[in-house]
Amino acid sequence: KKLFLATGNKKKIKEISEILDGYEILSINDGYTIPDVVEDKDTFEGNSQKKALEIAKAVGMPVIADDSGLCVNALGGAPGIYSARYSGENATDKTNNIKLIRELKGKEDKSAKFVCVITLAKPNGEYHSFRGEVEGVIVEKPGGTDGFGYDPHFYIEKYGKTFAEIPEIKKEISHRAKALKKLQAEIDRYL
Ligand code: ITT
Repeated sequence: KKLFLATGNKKKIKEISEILDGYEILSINDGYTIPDVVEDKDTFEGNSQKKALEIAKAVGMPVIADDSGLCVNALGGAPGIYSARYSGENATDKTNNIKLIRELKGKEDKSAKFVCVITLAKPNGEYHSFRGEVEGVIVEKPGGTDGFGYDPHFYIEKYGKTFAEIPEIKKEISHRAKALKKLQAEIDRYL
């Protein structure tokens, strides 16, 4: 069964293909090109659905899209849906993390959560979305080299490690894993 993974982020492709089994996953890694979708909605659901629907029409097969981000309590939920571009137009993981640590300086509450909304969409316009969340704490000192984005600063108290230090556990408990497990439970009804 073919599913197209509608993301330009190769780290997401890796994580999603490792978690979702039983499907032949196609992506930009297989020579496909995808349109650049403008993420102008104000929720993870809105942007996830927009990406999934536009790309399903473009590639002509069922797709899944992931819209995700980090929500920090002391920052009023920021960077949230703006996580990828937190430090501006030419943002990188490095500049985003520098800004995150700067904004949190002096704040007592370091609690945060990752949110992921996965949308399954078909070229005929049908879609279904699934949300997953995981709670953690932002630590100033980065740990680990696996993962991507804010992982080196996202610390899980239960394991005493950051997500970048525990890729095998991240695969089981992450926001992305939780959303994908919900999708997996229902996908056969929708395809
Ligand atoms: P696509 O839109 O093409 O899927 P993107 O990287 O732009 O790729 P988003 O708009 O969903 O994706 O932005 C998500 C950002 O949130 C991502 O770039 C990271 O900075 C952060 N993020 C999401 N999931 C993460 C994770 O598992 N670990 C660390 N950071 C994560």
